[in-house]
Amino acid sequence: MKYGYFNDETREYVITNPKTPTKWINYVGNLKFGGFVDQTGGSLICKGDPALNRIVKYLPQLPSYEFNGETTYIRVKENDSYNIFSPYYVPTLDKYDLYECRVGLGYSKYISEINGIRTEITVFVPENDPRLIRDIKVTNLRTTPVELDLIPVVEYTHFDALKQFTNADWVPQTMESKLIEEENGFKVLTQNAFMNRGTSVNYFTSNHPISSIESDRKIFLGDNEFGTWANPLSLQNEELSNYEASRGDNIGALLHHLGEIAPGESKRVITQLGQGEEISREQNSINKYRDEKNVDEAFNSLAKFWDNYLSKLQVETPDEQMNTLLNIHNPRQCYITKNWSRDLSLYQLGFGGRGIGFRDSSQDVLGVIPNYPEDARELIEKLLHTQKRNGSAMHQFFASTMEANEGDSRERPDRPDYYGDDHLWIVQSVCSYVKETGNIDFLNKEIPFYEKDSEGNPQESGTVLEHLKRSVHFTRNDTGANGLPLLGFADWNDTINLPTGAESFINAHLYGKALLELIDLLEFLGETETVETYKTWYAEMKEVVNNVGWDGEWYIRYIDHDGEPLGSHKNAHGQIYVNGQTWATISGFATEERAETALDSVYRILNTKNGIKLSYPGFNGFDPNKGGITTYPPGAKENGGIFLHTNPWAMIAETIVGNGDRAFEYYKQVNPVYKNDKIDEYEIEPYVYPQNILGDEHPQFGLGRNSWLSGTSSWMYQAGTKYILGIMAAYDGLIINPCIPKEWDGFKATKYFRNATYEIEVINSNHISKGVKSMTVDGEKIEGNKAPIFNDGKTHKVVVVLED
Ligand code: IFM
Repeated sequence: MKYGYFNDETREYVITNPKTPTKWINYVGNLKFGGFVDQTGGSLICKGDPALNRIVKYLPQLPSYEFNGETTYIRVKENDSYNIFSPYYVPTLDKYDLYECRVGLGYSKYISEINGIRTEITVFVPENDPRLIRDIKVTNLRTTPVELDLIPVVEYTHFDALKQFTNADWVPQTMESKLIEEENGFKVLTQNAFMNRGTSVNYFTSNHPISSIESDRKIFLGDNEFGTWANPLSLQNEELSNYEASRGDNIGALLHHLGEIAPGESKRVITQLGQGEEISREQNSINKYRDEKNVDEAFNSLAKFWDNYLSKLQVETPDEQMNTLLNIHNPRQCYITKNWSRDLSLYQLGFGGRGIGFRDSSQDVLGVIPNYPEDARELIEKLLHTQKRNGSAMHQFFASTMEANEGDSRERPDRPDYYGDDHLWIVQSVCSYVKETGNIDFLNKEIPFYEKDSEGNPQESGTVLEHLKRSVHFTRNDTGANGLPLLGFADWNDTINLPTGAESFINAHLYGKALLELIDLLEFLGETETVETYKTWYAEMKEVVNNVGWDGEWYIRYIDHDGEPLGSHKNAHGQIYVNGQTWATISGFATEERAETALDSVYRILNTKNGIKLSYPGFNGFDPNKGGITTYPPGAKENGGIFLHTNPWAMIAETIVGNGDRAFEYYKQVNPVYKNDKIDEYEIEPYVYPQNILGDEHPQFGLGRNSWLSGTSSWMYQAGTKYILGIMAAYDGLIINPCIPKEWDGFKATKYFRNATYEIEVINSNHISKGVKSMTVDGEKIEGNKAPIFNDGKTHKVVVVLED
């Protein structure tokens, strides 16, 4: 069954059936103010911190038919009672003549037709005046005039989101609502927690006279709440009660009489849900967004942001689904993931203080750098602020306070309190930013290390370049019995927490990759002595990896504290791990022959039609000596599930060894656009990548979960653009080095790079995967495959011919 379709012209995914197999969401605004809206109009909105400043009560675990945070009712008087329905399907669940939820870039638009009434609602957050706008247009499709009432409703949560579950007396006792009457019938309904008076207030208002309001859920639903969201009993009354709740479950319901609407006539009402310190200070901006022109302008400016963001790279390949993804949905997901880290989704609810992960965000920025490098740099700087003087990094931090902590290792005092990989990722992030922008000065910027003195001042600062050097120095000095980097509490795989002393191969590969990046950078900067040192370190680690890591057909993944391998044919569970193979190629540590053998083993043992499994066979029973991985059944998440984040690394590795057909086979099999046709198995949104899909050891093989906020997005974008299409920024030019399926005749791409536009055409009439035979730039043949930096604001034509 299909639930919608892609519309590339409008850059939307159009949901045509609200009964999607799981909730399908879209993001509006950002961490400063925003959240997500689902396919039936529900919303989860917060300001600044999803855990500590939550505004709307949205409980993802409730069944989809339940009211979830926000809705709008429309009512029409028929005989002696009101016929009540909702343009969002939930919570009234009526039968619609038309239902669409258009998932757009930074907005969702809901269109429905029912009872001869067409409603179009655009929901978004203006860029610079944070508030949730619902721009509602109601049209009478009937042949006779109709009199309508419109009642938008929001349900609030306590600002400390977890508290609503932990104390059901204290929380309601602290909530209060007030009504502010203005001229011309305009009203603002405010709501706050008593203790926050004077520091924060939520408000709900509109640009149309409000005839009455309700702020108490019990009164709104009626009959001691045996009235339901599907049929709130108070909506049978001419007016709402105008009760200003001084405790209880606070809601905001605004009753608008729209009056008579002639056949074909439309009426427009714009609501605003926002938060300020004091309502008096919000009045000007509230008035601003009562004006339709300003709302239109804010919406257009949002569209311009996305035009600009997406214009940095557009591709035209023979694979339309790849084009849809690379031109619209994948870069959008990269930006959303960069903004929200893992702080708020249907799956990560901002509770428990996860904050922003050092490892996660260091990878997320890689997906944003080509399109919005300065925004990525801001996050890179924050990350560097949480790096320690010894070069390792704090595992996670909170953007609002910049307070950092050591993550889950805090729960295991018997294990190391650092992660062996975190600090190594940031080397790739910084180098990628400098290659994209040419901003060498950034390397000289002084940034404090995390440690503070007793007065809270940083104990030491270092240049960005110094931070990067300390990253590799830390790992150089943090090796175990075999000379491999220690695991720490965990490496990329959070769920394998071996006793102290265990060594990790992915840490070795990340170290190797970081050294390669630094060698490249320092050669460009002319620091020859350090280059030589790093080359020696690289060669030494390469030797260790190959001496102790080769298992015959693949590389092992860990060496435990007692010298036993994990990820070896000797193990009963977890015999082979994908990362051990792909990263051996990406780091350049694997010899050509071993790289190919290891990647063939991945294809043979780990690949499935729904993606590559993380490992095989899955553990089958809890083992505290292995850690979190054994808490899942075989085939789920890190325990042999298709942990999608790792799949693009396999694509990248295949392009490195020149296997464009296999790289693309991997790309295609996880492209969510294709999932649109088998969504009943996959269940989640087909317009974004998820974190995981259940593997073939699990009875629900193919089921996706944890969509939107995943490192998959950044790496899939890189695999698609930098490695398969081969368009990669370098310090001194733009490299074009595709590795594509042999059957392709070629492709085209337009890439903005260092203040110039490169119109790229790749010709593959010889039908090979990899190998640039010739390159012309503006008609002139150049040596090699690197287009020069123009920095002239003009467009340049680059033609690349592939041949063995
Ligand atoms: O690498 C981690 C990530 O940091 C958080 N989610 C799970 C991944 C794999 O364990």
